[in-house]
Amino acid sequence: MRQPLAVACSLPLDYNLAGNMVKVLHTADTHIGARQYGLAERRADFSKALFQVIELAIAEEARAVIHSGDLFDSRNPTTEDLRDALEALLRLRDEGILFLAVVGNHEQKRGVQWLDLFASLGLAVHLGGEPTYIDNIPIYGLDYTGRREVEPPQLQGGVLVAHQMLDRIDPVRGELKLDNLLRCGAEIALLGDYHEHRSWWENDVLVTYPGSTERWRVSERGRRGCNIVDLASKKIEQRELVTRRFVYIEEDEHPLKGLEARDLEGAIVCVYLSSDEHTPRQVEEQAVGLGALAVQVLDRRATSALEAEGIEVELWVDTDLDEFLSRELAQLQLTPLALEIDAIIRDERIPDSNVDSEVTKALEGKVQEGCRKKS
Ligand SMILES: [Mn+2]
Repeated sequence: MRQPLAVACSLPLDYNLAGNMVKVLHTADTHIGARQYGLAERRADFSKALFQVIELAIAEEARAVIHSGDLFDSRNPTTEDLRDALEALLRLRDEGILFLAVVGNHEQKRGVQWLDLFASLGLAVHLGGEPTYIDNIPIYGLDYTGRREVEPPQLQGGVLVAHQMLDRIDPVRGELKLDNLLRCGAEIALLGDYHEHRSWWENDVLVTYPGSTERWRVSERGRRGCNIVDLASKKIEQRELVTRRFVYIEEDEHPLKGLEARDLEGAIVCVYLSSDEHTPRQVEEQAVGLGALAVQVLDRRATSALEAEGIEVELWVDTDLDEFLSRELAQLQLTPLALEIDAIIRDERIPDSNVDSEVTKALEGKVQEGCRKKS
């Protein structure tokens, strides 16, 4: 599972040295169109977070908004979602602020991307191998390229914008090796995909994830925000966003008393349920009765539930199910491709609706590899 990063930090910009600043706003993982819990209110929340980011860029007099992917939650956004995105992009254009972006895993389509459409309307720049310059600083982009190991492009300085998971953040599944990134020549890496904020310097390279702008899942407990970055000095500062309130009732709390003790009005309530004393339904009813917008009960009594369904695996409290399955699968002597497909299916960062295309991509990769070997 993901390790917390010990070196996370946020450092202030030095406005006394503002002479040659190249100030940009860096954001990612906006997930417009995410109808969390099937709620129209939550769909609106994700758009509101984007509007806040845009107003912040204007207030900060940023030269550009740099978006590191997952602007949309789905590759098929609704008309409302597109309207919200266009409204944001038009607002930026009217203020003379550039929108530079790459494509994330959630919104990636075969062929022409939404971002290409916005680019053809003059509202965005789809970053790629040819640099876009702000002053004399080159900015390169790398669209999401799948969950297989990815080689960053070789650059001579400048900024790399990408939507990938670093092995430093997720040692098991991170497909972009930090060592490779540090060696690729970029001086600043503006990343997306990881939904928590992280910023650090290593070998004089600034590496940062701004985090998602609304909580896309309940485990995203840190504050939501975006980055203000001076590309000239590599200084960075985080700006906090006002987002939907999430209330957490911890495992060691009495769930009903815990709910009563808190202001739940309009909040998303997340209850970790560890005992059989109360049913999930009792907890849900209590929370909704106290004004919660939505309730999610995370059942920590899972072990006994699995046994009850007669699944023939020996599970004990500390069993990591993923690790257990990996071990069992290893004994089946599957081909590397079959294991790769299994990894895609079990990767919780790949939404169910994208599993199909991820598997297709893996298969196409193998077919091409086969063709190359033959020729
Ligand atoms: Mn995302």
